[in-house]
Amino acid sequence: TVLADRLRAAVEAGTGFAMHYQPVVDVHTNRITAVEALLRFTAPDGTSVSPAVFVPVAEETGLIGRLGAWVLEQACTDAKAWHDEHGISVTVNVSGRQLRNPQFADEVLAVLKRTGLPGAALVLEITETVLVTASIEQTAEVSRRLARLRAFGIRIAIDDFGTGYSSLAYLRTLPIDVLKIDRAFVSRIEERQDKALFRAVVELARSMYLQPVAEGVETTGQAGVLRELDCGLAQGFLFARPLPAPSLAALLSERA
Ligand code: G
Ligand code: G
Ligand code: MN
Ligand code: NA
Repeated sequence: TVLADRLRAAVEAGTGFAMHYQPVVDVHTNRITAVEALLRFTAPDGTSVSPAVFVPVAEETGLIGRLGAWVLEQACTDAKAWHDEHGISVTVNVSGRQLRNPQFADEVLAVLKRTGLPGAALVLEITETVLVTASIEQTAEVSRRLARLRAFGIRIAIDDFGTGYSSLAYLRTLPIDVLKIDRAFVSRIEERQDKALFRAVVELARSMYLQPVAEGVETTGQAGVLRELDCGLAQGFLFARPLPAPSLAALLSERA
């Protein structure tokens, strides 16, 4: 397809891609504790393409291997300075295909070594496609790979928690540290039923020693409920949009 050809050309030329970073905020203090790295692609004609569109294409075509390696290197390089100055961590999205690569753990550890970012400052964020598209053997292998990375202090987050039919299965199949609760649960959190669901998810997380993070927080009302339910960490347009590295650095200097 046209998009696949454009992506391949861009990966080969090393142009068109950029990382943006969205703050993860402590809802009690408003301090920035982490950032999520989000990939952006601008096609040669100047149109920007959503990762929701191009990441699946990069996975299907196998380009995600090289692209994912670039994302990790860039995110850890940027985050190294922010970690040194402000103590924040960086969360990097990884696709199922990356995780099924036997070299994945070695590549991640090599990036930490090159950039000097400590393992404890890196979170890998994975979605349910990791399990849905994998065989039992592949899943066991992914589990072992993640466990190896965790031994270096790297944390594992489940993205979009609560939306996939196999979400609960993750909790006993994969070694994880962080639950990112999907914005679908956050958007109506001020209504009784959604609030009850959200509270149950936060309690579930806590009982399993997982850190809950609310995604897609857009209003002060929602943030108030998060404080009340003691879901301490949140991310969303209320706090900040995903920003290019220089803007994020400026924001950190102002208020981290
Ligand atoms: O940032 P935005 O809302 O446009 O992201 C859309 C989707 O693309 C989200 O599900 C996000 O997790 C995913 N995504 C963003 N950046 C990356 C990346 O670097 N790697 C992978 N695998 N997915 C990403
Ligand atoms: O699937 P994942 O959670 O990784 O998706 C991250 C995407 O969510 C980013 O592309 C980002 O632009 C988007 N996002 C971040 N905060 C908000 C928000 O408050 N509201 C909405 N609608 N989208 C958000
Ligand atoms: Mn994500
Ligand atoms: Na997310």
